[in-house]
Amino acid sequence: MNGIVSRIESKDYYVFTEDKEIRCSLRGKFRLEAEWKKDKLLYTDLVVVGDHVKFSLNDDGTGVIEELPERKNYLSRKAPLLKGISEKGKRVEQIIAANVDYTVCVTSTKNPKFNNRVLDRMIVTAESCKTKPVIVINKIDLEKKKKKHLWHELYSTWGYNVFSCSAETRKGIEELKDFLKDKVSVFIGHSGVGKSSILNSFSDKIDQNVEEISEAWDKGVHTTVTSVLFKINDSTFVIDTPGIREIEPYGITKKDVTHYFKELANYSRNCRFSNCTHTHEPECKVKEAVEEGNIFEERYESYLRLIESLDEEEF
Ligand SMILES: Nc1nc2c(ncn2[C@@H]2O[C@H](COP(=O)(O)OP(=O)(O)O)[C@@H](O)[C@H]2O)c(=O)[nH]1
Ligand SMILES: [Mg+2]
Ligand SMILES: [Zn+2]
Repeated sequence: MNGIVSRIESKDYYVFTEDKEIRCSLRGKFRLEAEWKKDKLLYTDLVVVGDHVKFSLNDDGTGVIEELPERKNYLSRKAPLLKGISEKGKRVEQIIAANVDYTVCVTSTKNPKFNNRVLDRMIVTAESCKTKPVIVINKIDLEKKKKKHLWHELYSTWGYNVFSCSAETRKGIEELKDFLKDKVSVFIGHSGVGKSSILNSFSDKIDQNVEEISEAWDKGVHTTVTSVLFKINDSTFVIDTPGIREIEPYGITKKDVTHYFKELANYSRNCRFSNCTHTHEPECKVKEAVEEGNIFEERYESYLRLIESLDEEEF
């Protein structure tokens, strides 16, 4: 039988088939292999939420996953420094979900305050994993001004899909839900921005806890990202993720970053050096554009902070 992994609880893998959810275990041989490769591979990476799996059915209605899935793509990030999964301070890759079309990067206008640098990290993470970023600015009900958020206008101008909404008043929720039709979308963003609230507003079948204390695992208590997948209809799936304190792209180098800042990339083609990092090099068209006001300064600052945080030697 075939299905999609919807959530993982310890050694239980819940799998959606067309009409039900079946609790499966993983064939023992896979587990041994995972332990043997411990320094290379996370146990949870063998099968993750969003994976398409083949399984056999037991007499009691539970199942056994028989084959490791192949993935179209997967969303991952740099794992936080944790005992057991980080060798000598080197940060490993942590998979959030597999077979993802859209990475919905959720932010809020207030509580917590909008932070464009956090958003840029999410966008780079999404695109470097070959998923399409979709920007959501939630909690617009908390804004006094009626006009669109400045950052909404800016990111739209740069060519991103942006939605402003309120899970509280439902404003903008139907538009967002329509956009996600027939896709698999994973919702990421800092704790408290309203990911679970937005998903709850999509369907009566979704009842995620809001205001969860979800950062414990980031501080080293747990080691897994427990994403949960929901079926809106047979072809539309959404994935909730626990609050993540930092979202950092995995496996990219400093020189890759320009490519993910669309409007910087346009200018960088004409920089004198093809490997220009737009920091100190002469005849840098990006820096010129910033000085002339053609690139928004805060966006350039965000770019600089991101490349500073990348360790060139790592890859
Ligand atoms: N005012 C307002 N509060 C919201 C909105 N969406 C979520 N919240 C509140 O923000 C808090 C965090 O929401 P939650 O969905 O748990 O955020 P998550 O950590 O991203 O999943 C809760 O107290 C929600 O009631 C919104 O659109 N407007
Ligand atoms: Mg939540
Ligand atoms: Zn340059």
